[in-house]
Amino acid sequence: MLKKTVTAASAVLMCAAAVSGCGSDSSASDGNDQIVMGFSQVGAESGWRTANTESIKASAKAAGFELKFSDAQGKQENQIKAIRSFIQQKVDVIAFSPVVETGWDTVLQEAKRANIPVILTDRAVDTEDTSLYKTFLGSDFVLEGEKAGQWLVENAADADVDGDGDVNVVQLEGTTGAAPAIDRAEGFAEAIKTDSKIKVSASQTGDFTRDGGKQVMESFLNSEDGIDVVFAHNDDMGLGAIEAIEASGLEPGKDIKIITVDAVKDGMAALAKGQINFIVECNPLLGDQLMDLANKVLDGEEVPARVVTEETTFTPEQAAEVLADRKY
Ligand code: GZL
Ligand code: ZN
Repeated sequence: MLKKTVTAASAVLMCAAAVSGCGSDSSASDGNDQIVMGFSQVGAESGWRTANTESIKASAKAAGFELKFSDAQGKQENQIKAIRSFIQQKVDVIAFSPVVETGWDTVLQEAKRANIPVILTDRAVDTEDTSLYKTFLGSDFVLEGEKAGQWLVENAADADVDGDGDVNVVQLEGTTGAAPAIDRAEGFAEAIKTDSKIKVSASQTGDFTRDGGKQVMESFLNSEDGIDVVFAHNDDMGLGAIEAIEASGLEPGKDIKIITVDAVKDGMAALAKGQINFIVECNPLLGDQLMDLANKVLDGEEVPARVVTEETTFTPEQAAEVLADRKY
């Protein structure tokens, strides 16, 4: 980061002029001009998260950034600690994927007071004060839920596996309070409203992990009669559900239809085999866009408040076609 040896007064003027691009006179970059980014990651709960972390690290390297990376093991207090540490180290820019939507205002106000711009990636925060971050780069999770629901509406006849006239859905929710869990459930519920035969009879969090999905699916298989469909908020929970369904003597994808979100390699392999019936893609490769946004913010350029990532959907046939060259 170009170091400015200016008096305090003109520093204030320059910051005011640059509005957003005023990184602190970062001592974190030990005297060279390299941009220092502090990144707080949710954890390592899923294949998607692993791919997202790899993308952030590779893109930071390619952009010549020094990356201070922290894994919060799924705990908000660890993310708050990491952000405070980045502030102490006077990094040039902070980016993070908030594990849950609420509880960020205090620490983001501290970053703002320290003149360190913040970029949200992957997941959103729920705050009144949108001046606390420069932009939010990530998927439209409500749309992802809608795409899953629309597929089910279009395939309702086939999805009523037990032929009782109802399409009985059980839902494996993502992490409680996380934007993708809240929004995917909302989008799905909205889309299936158009067909009164489709009902979500049980819904519980599997915390985005394979084991969580397996355990919750085992309990659903014990407690629910006539399950026709599983809607899992990510591939990992869907893969856990497959294990539970097979252990109960049923055939996943046939005796119980499965819809998931992400389209990571393991999910796409199960889709190609017909164990999963439909996957809504959620693109984890946010690294290049994040570094580009960080450069723009630090150069004082205006950036859009919201950058929505490109992504699609896959059927088993489509998965079989692309599986070999999937990057993640
Ligand atoms: C979505 C991301 C979610 C993925 C899960 O952008 O936050 O978290 O869908 C991951 O696989 O755990
Ligand atoms: Zn049925």
